[in-house]
Amino acid sequence: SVNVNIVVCVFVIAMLSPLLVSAQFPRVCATFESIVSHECCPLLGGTGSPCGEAEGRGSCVDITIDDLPHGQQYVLVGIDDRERWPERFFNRSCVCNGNFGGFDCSGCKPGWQGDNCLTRRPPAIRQNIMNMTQEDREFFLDVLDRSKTAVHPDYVVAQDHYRNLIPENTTEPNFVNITIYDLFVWVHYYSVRDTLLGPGQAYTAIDFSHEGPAFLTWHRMHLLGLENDLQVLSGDPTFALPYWDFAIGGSECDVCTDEIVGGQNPEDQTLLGPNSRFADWEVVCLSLDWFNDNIKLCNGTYEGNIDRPAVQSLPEPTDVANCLQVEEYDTFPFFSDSASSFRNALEGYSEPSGEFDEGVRTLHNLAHLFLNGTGGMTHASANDPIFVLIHTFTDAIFEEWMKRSNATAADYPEEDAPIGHNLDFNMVPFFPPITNRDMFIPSDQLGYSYAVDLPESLANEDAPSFIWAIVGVFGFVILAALVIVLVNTVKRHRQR
Ligand SMILES: [Cu+2]
Repeated sequence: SVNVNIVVCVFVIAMLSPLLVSAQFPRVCATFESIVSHECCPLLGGTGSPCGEAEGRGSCVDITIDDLPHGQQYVLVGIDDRERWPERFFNRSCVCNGNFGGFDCSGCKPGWQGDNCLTRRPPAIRQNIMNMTQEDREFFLDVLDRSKTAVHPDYVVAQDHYRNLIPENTTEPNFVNITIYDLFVWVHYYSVRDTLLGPGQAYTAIDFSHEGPAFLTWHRMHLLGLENDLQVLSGDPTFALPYWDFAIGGSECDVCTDEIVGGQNPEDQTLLGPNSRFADWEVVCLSLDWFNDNIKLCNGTYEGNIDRPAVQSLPEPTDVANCLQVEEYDTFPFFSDSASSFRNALEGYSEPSGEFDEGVRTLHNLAHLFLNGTGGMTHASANDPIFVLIHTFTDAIFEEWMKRSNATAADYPEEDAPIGHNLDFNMVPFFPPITNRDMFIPSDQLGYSYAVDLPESLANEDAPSFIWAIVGVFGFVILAALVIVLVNTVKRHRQR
């Protein structure tokens, strides 16, 4: 049985594709030589060719940067290290051939497996966490808990401003190791943080992942990165992140129990229940003002427990049905004041119907505000593990909208969206580069799907009555035929 175990082990490892893309940079490229040469094309294979070029896996190429104009929210030029991502750090990276993938082309693109990445991988099926077997749920929660302490196998993050990335008179860039879950938090923080301009001068009208069309594509990539990391960590290539249907109305959070994502601590209502495995989790990247004033980046230092004094009310099921009826993906100015925009309705800056109302907060935004603590502050929200479940559900609604509207890249704005949000902008801070276009495709092409039944939109319920009349007549004819067959069969049996 030892041999069988080894065979099973080898099989499982062969099925796991190394991380497709993560952020900020692969450890092998976080070196003085790589940073100075602006090139991240790791050597691969026996011959040691960059990006496995000798084996036909990929090649080292110039990174394509989106040059189309962006919206007027961000007016500085050449100041923020996230502009024209990732040019400030690297201008050459691997581009993999066929279905090969990963920062060095040693793995497969999402959804593919095998030595040559020619076999479709069974999709990871994301389920409602309330409908999972206790065993599956425990497996998910255990893996998630382990990811909080397991150092990320491949990626590191910068802990200082770009200017100070390589301190004077040294050849040691300022990168640090970070755990898998904390990387997930850091990536979110880095994409929303202010432009660092010195004490009291942060430029705040900048956000590469919210208040624009990239909101849904960016968070899709964010979740995919974590899901892939957890597949590798757990050794289960079909591992899927579950979702929380937060559109249940009222002010009762059904997943907020110590068995699931943590209940309330009876001694201190702001903290998680003492029996929750998340009660000891500490947050990172919380002190945005301190980072701004000291021109520093979050370095993963722990800053106290998760705060979740949930009090507000949750979105209603009809809100989901209503936002699914909005026809346009996004509308000018492709921002948080867009009207008749599906993205803005789902993000929650307009009525679910798409009608713009400045004060309103619904759907995704309302689910965050409901948490009222760590999960309610954009830059720190990913610290609360419920963030994962809120965003998988948001992504499930996005997926449903894509299906119902047969969406293509033509539905996504190519230019004039806020910085970071144009169709071909490389999403910050993922590496190797991946664009909003790359995520604006059906999820089964990315290796996952949802076991979800979202409410039909009112448009479908309002189908012309003559269609229902035809359906009714057909139904009656079929039913009558069945009855006749059944009666005849019974008669024949009796005659025997
Ligand atoms: Cu977010």
